[in-house]
Amino acid sequence: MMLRFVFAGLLICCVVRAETGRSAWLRYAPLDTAAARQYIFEVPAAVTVLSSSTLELSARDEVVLGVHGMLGKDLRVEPTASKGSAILLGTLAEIHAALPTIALPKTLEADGFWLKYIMFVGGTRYLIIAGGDERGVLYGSFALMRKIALGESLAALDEKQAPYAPVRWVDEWDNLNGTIERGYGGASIFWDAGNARADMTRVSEYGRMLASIGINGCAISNVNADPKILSPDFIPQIAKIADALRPWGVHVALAVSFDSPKKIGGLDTFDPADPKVAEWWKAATDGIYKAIPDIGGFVLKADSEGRLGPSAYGRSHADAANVVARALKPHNGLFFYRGFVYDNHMDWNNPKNDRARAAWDNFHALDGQFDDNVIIQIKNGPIDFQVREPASPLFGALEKTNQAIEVQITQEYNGQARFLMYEVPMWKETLEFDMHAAPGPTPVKVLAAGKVFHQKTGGFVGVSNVGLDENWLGNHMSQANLYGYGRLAWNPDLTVKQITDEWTKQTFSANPKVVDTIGAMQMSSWRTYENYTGPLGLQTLTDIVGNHYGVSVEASENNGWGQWHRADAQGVGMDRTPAGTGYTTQYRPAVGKMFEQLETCPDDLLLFFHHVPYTYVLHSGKTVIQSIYDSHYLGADEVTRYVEDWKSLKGLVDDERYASVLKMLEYQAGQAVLWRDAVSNWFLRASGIADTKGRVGNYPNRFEAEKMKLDGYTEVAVKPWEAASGDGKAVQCAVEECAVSMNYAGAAGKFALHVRYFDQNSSLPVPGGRGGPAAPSGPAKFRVLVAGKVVDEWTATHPAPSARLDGSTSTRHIVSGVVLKPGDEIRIEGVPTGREVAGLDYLEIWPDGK
Ligand code: GCV
Repeated sequence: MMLRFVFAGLLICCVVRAETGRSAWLRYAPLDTAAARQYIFEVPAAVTVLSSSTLELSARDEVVLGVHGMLGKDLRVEPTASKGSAILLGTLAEIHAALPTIALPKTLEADGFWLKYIMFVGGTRYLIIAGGDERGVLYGSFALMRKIALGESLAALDEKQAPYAPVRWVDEWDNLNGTIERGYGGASIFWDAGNARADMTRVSEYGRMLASIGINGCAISNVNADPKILSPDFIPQIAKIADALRPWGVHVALAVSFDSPKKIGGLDTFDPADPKVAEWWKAATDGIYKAIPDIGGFVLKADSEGRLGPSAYGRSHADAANVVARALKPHNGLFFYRGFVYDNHMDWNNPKNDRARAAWDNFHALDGQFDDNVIIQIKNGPIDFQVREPASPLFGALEKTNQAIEVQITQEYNGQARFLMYEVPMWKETLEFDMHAAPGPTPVKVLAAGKVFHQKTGGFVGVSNVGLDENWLGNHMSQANLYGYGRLAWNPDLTVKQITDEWTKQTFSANPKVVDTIGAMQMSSWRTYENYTGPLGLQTLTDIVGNHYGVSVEASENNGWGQWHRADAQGVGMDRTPAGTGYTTQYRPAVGKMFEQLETCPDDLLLFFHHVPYTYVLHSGKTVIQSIYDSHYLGADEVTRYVEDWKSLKGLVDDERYASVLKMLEYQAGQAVLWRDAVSNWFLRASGIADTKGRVGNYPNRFEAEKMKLDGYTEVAVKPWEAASGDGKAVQCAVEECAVSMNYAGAAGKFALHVRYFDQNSSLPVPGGRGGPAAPSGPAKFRVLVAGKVVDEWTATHPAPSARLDGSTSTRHIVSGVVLKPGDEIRIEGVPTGREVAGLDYLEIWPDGK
C-alpha cells in the first residue's frame, strides 16, 4: 500500500513536472510511434517481481512507470510468476527458482545484472532482469528502461553488465543549516536550519536519479564538517535521510570532523594515538550503526584549508585514518580520507614551493600503512578542479592502499552552472591517462579501481552538490555532468559521445537534429571554456581568493593559496621541472620526462609545467602570447555560436527549457566577451606584445561610458582593472538617477546596442563569495533611449556571486533592432538602489544580427 502510494506520487511528479527539468533524464517521455512500434510485441503485458524486498519493489515500480510513460502501456502487476508472458525481476537465485529450466549465468557480480529476452515455443515471452543482488535488479530495471528510451531493440537481448568498481559515490558539500558550499542549484535537499528537512521528497527523487546511473553511496554533509553530525542526539536526523535513500540502494555516508572527540565528545584531546580517542570513535560509530546499520562510512578532510588533523599532535595521516577506520571496520564501513591536504599559507616568493606537490608529498611514503577499509580520495588533478590539470601523480603511487578518484560535478571553477561546461570529456581524458605505474597500460581508471595493484576496493567519488532548484543543478545542461559522472563510474570505457547521446535522447529528444546539436555543443564546451578562461595550462584565472567565478588574473598571485601562474613582464608559467619545484619527478619516469621536456610537453599543459617567454613557439606554431589572444577570441566566438545553435532547436525541445537554456547561453556569450577582453588585455599590458591580428585593445564599435557625456554618473576604478574596458574605468551613480549619453555619428541603419553594465548582487556581503548574507538593497534599473524614445529597459537581477563592480558582475545586455540616424542621441539611464550603483562600462554599436 505504502509503495503504491510512493509510486503514484512519482508518477504525478514526473508527468506533470517533466519539463521543469526535475525529472532530469528519467522523463520517460512517450516514444514516437515508429520507435514505439517495435515494443508492442517485445514488451510483455505483465510484470512480476520475485521478492518483496524494498529494492526489488523499487525496480518493479520503475519498470511500470517507464513502460507507462514511454509506451503508454499499463503493465499488469502479477504477484507470482505465472505461465503467461511477463517481465520477470529477481536475483539470479530467485529467477532460477522460478524458471529452473532456463540456462542462467552461473554468477553475476555484486550490483551487476543480466538482461535476457526469451521466447518459448508457443509464444510465451520473458523479459528477464536478473540481478547479482537486489541492487543489481534495480540497476537492471533502469538499464532496461534506458534501452527503451534510446529505442534499442530488445528482441535479441542477452546482456550482462557489472560495475567497473565497487565504489561509486557522490559527496554533497551541504551544511546542516541548509546552505551548500559551492552549490549552485539552490538550498540543500537534505538539511534545513540544523536538522534534516521535514519533507524528504527531493531526497527520495535524488536517490532514484542516483540509482538510475549506478551510484551506491552518498555523503550527505560537507567535508568542511560540523562535528554535530556525530552527536548521539542527531542520529534520528541521519536516519530520516537514510530511510529516503534506502529504497534506491544508496548508502548514506557522513563527512566527519577530526576534532569531534574534543568538540562534542567532552575529551581534552583528539590525538589519534590516545586510547580514549580511539574508544570515543568506536562508541560514536557503534551508536550510529546501531540505529542505521547500512551506513556506508565516513569521509574526512583533515589538515587542509583550516580543518584540524593529525598534524596537531605530530601524528601521520595513517594514524588518523586508522583510528577511525578501526571503529568502522566491524560494521563494514569505509573510511574515505581525502588526499586534498595542502598548506594554504605557502610563501609565494619561494620558487621551490608548489601546492601541486602536496598530495604526493603527504601520502606516498605512507603507502602500506593504511588499514584495508581506508580509501585515499584523490582529486583528479594536483591543484583543485581547474579547467585543465594533469592527472594527480598520486594515482599509481599508492600500491598497497585503496584509492578513489574525486571529480567535481558542481562547476565551482568551471562557470558555476551559469555556463555550459560539460566536464565529462575532461574526466574521460584523465581516466584514460596512462600513469605508467606498472608494465602495460595503467590508465587512471584502472588504478583508481584498484585493478593494477589488486587493492581491496576503490573507485569513484563525484562532488555533486544538487539543490532544491527544480532542475537540481541550476542549469538544465549541467545535469549532463551528473549523468555522465555516474555513467563513467559505472563504465569508464564508455565513450563521451555514447554518454552524451544517451543523455540528450533521454533528457530532451531523440530527434537527430537535437541529438547532434546538443551533442556538439556539450562536447566542445570544455575546450571553449578553457579557451576563453585559462588556456595552455594557465588554470582557470578566476577570482581564487573570492568566489571562484569571475575573471581576476592576478588573484592567483602574491598569496599562499598556491594556484600560481607566475606571469610577469618576460614570461608566464610555473616551472615544475627538477630545476624548478621538482613536481615532475613525482610521476613515474616515463610520464615525468614527457612533461619535463619542452619538446614533449603538450601545449595544453605547457604553462602548468614550464615558465617560458611570451615569444616561445608552441607545437601549434604560434607564440604563447598569440595563442593566448587567439584562443580567447575563438572561445568567445564559440559561445556566440552556441546561442545560434540553440536557437535552431526552437520547437524541437519544450518551450520552458528552451527559453531557460537560451537565457543562460546569451548570458554566457556576454561573459565570454568579458573574459576574452580581460585576459587578453591583462597579458597585453604584462607582455607589451601586440596582437598580430590587431584586436586586443582596439574596439572600434565601443564607446567607453566614462568618456560619454555624464549626467550624475562619476568615474570609478574597477577592481580588478581588467574587468572593465578602458584600463579598468567605469561609471557609477551615487544620486537618485544618472545618465550617460552620446550622439551617434555613423551611417543610418538598424543596429544592436550592446550595453556592458554591472549587475551587482546586493544580497551578498561586499567581499563576495563565502560569508553570510547582508540585507539586500534591491536591483538597480537601466533604460536606453534613442532620440528621446525609450527602446529598452531592464532591472539588474542576475544572481551574480558578487556585490561589487568586478569580473563577476560585469554583464552584457543587448538591445536589438534599434534604428539609428546620424546625430541621434543615445542615452543610457541608470537608477541605483542602495548598494547597487547602476554601474556602466561601455556601449557597443553593432549592425543588427551580428
Ligand atoms: C569543501 C576547494 C573549494 C572548497 C572545498 C575544497 C575541498 O578549495 O573551494 O570550497 O571545501 O576545495 O575540496 O575541500
